Amino acid sequence: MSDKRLINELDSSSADFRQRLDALIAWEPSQDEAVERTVAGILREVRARGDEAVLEYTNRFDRMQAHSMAELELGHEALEAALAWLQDEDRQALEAAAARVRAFHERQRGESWSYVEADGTRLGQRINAIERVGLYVPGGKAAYPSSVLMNAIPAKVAGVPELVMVVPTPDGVRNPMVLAAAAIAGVNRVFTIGGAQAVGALAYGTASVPKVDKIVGPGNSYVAEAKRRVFGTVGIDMIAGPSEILVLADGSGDPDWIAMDLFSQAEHDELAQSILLCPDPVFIGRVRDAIARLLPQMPRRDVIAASLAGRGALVRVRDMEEACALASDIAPEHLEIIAAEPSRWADRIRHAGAMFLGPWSSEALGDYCAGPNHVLPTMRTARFSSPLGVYDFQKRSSIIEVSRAGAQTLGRIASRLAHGEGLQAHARAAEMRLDPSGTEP
Ligand code: HSO
Ligand code: ZN
Repeated sequence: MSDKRLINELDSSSADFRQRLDALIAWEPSQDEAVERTVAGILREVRARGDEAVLEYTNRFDRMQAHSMAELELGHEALEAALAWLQDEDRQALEAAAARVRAFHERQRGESWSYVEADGTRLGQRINAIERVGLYVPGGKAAYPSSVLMNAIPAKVAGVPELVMVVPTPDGVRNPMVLAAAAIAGVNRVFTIGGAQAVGALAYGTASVPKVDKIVGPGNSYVAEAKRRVFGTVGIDMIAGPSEILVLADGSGDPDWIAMDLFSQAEHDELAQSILLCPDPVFIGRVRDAIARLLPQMPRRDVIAASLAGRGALVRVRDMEEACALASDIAPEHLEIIAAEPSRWADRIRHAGAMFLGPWSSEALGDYCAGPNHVLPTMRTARFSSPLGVYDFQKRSSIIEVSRAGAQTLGRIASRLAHGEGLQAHARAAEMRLDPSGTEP
């Protein structure tokens, strides 16, 4: 018997269960001082020298030979060329996914509202889209066209007028699928720059790159650190950790399907996390067998194996009630419920980025084309945050329109509170609007 286990195995009835589970799900986003220093230096240069610095870093890090920033912007023709280059089936798949993602997100659009009180005072909330958004898209193997759709479409649905994408093209190699996705999603401008220098260019603005109000999109540790540092100057989305999937199974599903769904997140990253919670030990054994049988067929088996052996787990639980409590506590990015009555169990779960109910709802479908966003809270942050959506690209302004009568009622309250706070100007401003006769008109 080989002692090289494929995946960790836990039992909720054992004394050290909670300790082992906590160790598995613990995740500290790495803070690397060398990365922090490098990024701080790059941002300082970009802020001080603008285009010149961006051009230098891009030529150096991405082995480009651009003489001006103009050479690093892709025009309309480049995007059209990328679309034309696609095979028909690929283009149709991208367009079908985009249409479904758009339809889902259109339902998220927030509407302005207001109401009028009895004395004529009108109060309300106005929704406006963010004016300029920067979308970071990684280069190389982590460049997912699906992520371009998932980030860009909600922004356009929100009504963002100017969406600026940056994507590094090391050695000048462009990813046509990524550019085609950008064209389909309605991205307005594309610069072939990346890394901390691209984040800096978007955050501070240069002569060529417009300063944006918010930066979204995934990136490596340099990009994540740059986003963290420019936060405050601009808004940012979340800083995502490795992908996670938690499958809650009552033993009624197909073990092969479950094994493959666990693989699908494991194949993203050695540090990705795939967990099965199930009360039925016989079924757990069948999933274990399916993993062992299917893994050797997978082109990315090395990544999957490392992920499963490191942070993956098959967990035997007492019953489905306990499974739900554990799942909600873990707050996974993706939760699959493969059980006879999935919505009955889903109702008991408060925390999860996205819930996939029933045997047909493979997480892979959600990653590409079901419609909901695949940018989801990881590292248990689903306890307090939500999927990326239209609301991340909209902001609210309050509207206050006080009537003359309203100023009498509000003025007395405000004056009293202002005196209590020792703020005379506040009190006077309220009192000056009070009717001298003391009667409300
Ligand atoms: N599962 C990833 C998204 C993705 N999957 C992109 C395939 N392509 C987010 O956790
Ligand atoms: Zn995925």
